[in-house]
Amino acid sequence: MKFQGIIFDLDGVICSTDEFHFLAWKQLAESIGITNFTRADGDLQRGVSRMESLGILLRKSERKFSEEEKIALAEQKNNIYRQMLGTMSETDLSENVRTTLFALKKSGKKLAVGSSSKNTKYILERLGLGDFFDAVVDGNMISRGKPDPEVFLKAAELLGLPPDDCLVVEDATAGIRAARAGGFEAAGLGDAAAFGMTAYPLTALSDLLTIVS
Ligand code: B16
Ligand code: MG
Repeated sequence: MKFQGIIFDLDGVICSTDEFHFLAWKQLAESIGITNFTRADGDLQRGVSRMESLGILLRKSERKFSEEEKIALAEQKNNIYRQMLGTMSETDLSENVRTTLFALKKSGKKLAVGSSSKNTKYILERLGLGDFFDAVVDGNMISRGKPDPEVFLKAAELLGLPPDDCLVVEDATAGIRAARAGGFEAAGLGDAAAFGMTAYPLTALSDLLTIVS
C-alpha cells in the first residue's frame, strides 16, 4: 500500500472557500479604488498567506500604504471573509470529498490538514470535520508560508510519519512546491494538476482512492 499518511490542503481541496477569498478580496479592492482585480489575480493568492495575498492585490494600487494601514486592510478583508464563512454548513462538504475522506479513514490511512489559513479550525467546524483529522496544522502554527515546506513537515511530524510516506494534496502551485521542498510527493487538483512538479494529477478527490490503495 502506498502512503500511510495523506496531508490535505484545505481551501480549494477540502472545500471551495477559494471563491469566498476571491469575493472578499474583490470587495476590499473596490473599497480602495482598485476596479481591475481579476480572477487571475485571485489565482495568484492561492495557498499564500493573508499578508502576501494583500501584497498581490496592492500591486494594482498606485497608493502607498503604511504597515498599520496594511494590517487594517487585511483585517477588513478577513471580517468580510468570516461573514461569508458563517453561511457555511455541513452541506457545503461535497459528496465526493465526504465519501473519499471517510473511505480513506476506514482503510487505515492517517489523515492531516496542512493549510496556510488562520481560519482553518473555524472552517473545519462549519463543515462538521472539527474532530475528523488525526492532525491539523494551520496558519497560526507556522512562521513561514507555502512554498516553504514548514506546514507539511509539521503535519507529518504530528502524524508520526516521514515525508516519503505521506502524500500531499494541493490546488496551488505554491503548495506543490512546498510539498516537493519537504520531500513529499504531491497530488494536484485544478491548476496544480497540470503543474510539472505534480506526480499525481487529480480530476476529483476520489481519484486518490486508486492512487493510495
Ligand atoms: P486566511 P490553503 C490559504 O488556504 C488560501 O488558499 C489563501 O488564499 C489564503 O490567503 C491563505 O489560506 C490564508 O488564509 O486569511 O484565512 O488566514 O489553500 O493553504 O488551505
Ligand atoms: Mg489551497
